[in-house]
Amino acid sequence: MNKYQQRFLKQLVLCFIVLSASANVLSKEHAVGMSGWEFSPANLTIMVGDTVVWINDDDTRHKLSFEDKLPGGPTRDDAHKFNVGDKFHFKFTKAGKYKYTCITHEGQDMVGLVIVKDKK
Ligand SMILES: [Cu+2]
Repeated sequence: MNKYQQRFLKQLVLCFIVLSASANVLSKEHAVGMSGWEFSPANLTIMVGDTVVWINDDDTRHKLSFEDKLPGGPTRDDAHKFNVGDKFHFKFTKAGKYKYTCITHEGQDMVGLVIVKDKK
């Protein structure tokens, strides 16, 4: 192998590392905003192993609870409380449909859904 071939190979490997690293970041974290008493996006489809980050970008507090069984997730009795600007990360490890609500504003229809799909 001459030095040009070596250089090319090095760049190819580097390119591959950068690409796979950025693909990982893009596919694994999904942001959900809460501005205006609405989850945005309210419906989200992700893959098993992905993380959802709720961000309270509103000017009021919110309180998140899952309605369906979700091991380790916030529940009605143990809701996750958001002050203005707070973030909450949750990693979904099991496929399914998970409804959630803001307990404080469910009367205003502040609800959301995360659909988690198995990797093929
Ligand atoms: Cu709320």
